[in-house]
Amino acid sequence: MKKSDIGLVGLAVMGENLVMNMESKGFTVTVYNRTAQKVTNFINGRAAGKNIRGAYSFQELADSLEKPRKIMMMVKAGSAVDQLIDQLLPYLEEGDILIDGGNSHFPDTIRRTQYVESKGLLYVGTGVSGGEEGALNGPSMMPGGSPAAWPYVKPIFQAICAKVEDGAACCDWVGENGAGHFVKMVHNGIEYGDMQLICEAYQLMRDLLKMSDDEMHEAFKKWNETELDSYLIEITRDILAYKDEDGSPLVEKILDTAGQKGTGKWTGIAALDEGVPLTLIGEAVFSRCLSAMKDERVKAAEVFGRKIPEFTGDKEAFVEAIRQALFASKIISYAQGYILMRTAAKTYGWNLNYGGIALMWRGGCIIRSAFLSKIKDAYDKNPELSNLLLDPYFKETIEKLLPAWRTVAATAMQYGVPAPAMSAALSYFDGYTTACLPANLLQAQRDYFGAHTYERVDQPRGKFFHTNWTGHGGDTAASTYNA
Ligand code: NBP
Repeated sequence: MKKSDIGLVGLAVMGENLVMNMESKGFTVTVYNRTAQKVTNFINGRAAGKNIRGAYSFQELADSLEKPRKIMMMVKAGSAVDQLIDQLLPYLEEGDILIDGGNSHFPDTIRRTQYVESKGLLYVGTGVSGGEEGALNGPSMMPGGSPAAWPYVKPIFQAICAKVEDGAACCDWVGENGAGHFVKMVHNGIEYGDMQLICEAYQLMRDLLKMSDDEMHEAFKKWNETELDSYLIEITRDILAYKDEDGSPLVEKILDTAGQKGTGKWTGIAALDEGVPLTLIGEAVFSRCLSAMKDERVKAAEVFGRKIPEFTGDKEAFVEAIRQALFASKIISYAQGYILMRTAAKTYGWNLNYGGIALMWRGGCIIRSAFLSKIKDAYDKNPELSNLLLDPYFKETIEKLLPAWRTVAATAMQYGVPAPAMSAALSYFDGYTTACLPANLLQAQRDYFGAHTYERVDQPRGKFFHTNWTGHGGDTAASTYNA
């Protein structure tokens, strides 16, 4: 067998499937795993008869690879990646490429790129989305790291990744150091938001409109033929139709406490660090937290004994209004996510291709949807677009959706059905499109109690004033003695 094109460390669900995918595209792969038995099992099992060789030591792995060596790590995110890098480095030489395909936190990837480059090697941190099936049949891939590594990994990545209808690859170079993992993190945050919006639509249909799971299945089926056409709507349609052994819908038997692995939280923290109002994803993360407080919610429900009043409006029209509210809120979520990427790009010096990111998410990943092609169009037309809402297509679309969106948010509040993401999205829209917010009063309060100063509408920007509001405070402004 000729030398391998690439090595892969970590034969768990993602690693195994990526190897099978690479081999099916004509690449020869060497696999290594900390627990050696997994290598043997894989080589004698799924990999039997394929251009896949097993390695039982780092030396064997390094010796089997074409130079510059490319080794992809698909191990548990966190300290395992640091350990593995240190274990691999002694067997590698200048110009070799280490790739981390796990869900690493982007500051770690920034640090690791610098570390590996300091040893004369190249580093790639790539987001891989699409789960087990994506890994096997074509994931969405978001690589960043050392730019010099891209020409070497590009032929492999663009061969194994998902493709959209016109054959374009859902993988392109994202940017330096942690840019790929940052974009993957935002992808996951958006995934939280999309899922939360779908769940709010479901709760409104189930608890307010008293629709059966079969009726909701029909609604999602129809929605999937509209602008909402997406993987998550599709699986929701199928989940609602899935029956347990006794013939009743399985979803209604699942405990309503959501889990999370932390990428939504990371996105929220990044937004707070960057000062970006990422309200929808924030609500999606907090909604999972609230759902996890099951026992307390059950108690509180008893204490308040709240009942949702009977819905008196036109049910069919309201289902369509929910669809429109979901779509409008989804636009806000993506607008906010893109602002976070733009702001972080400035902070970290990344030159992100926003249309390209929409294309990478267009296929293979969990948030794949027809709608992403509209985002790609918007950024292709205007790469400097500061907010998706200002693109003519999105402006017009939001204006059309606005009446139904307001009706749904107001009705949810009035009847007492929680719709935190849809209503947060609407409040963001109203705030973003308001020329004068009440922050003048807020600045007055800050100046009153903390001499924090304020700017005036009748004076040039950048000129700061302090008022002695009580007559017994001093004239010293906070900034002069407290930076
Ligand atoms: P896991 O995240 O469950 O990791 C298991 C693998 O990590 C095994 O091969 C294990 O080796 C190896 N490993 C560990 Br744990 N500690 C190690 C160490 N100190 N040194 C070397 N190897 C170590 O696998 P996964 O679910 O396939 O995910 C792999 C990566 O891809 C993760 O970062 C994950 O977040 C990301 N990801 C997962 C999905 C998904 O749907 N599962 C989707 C997208 C991305 P062992 O066999 O010796 O224990």
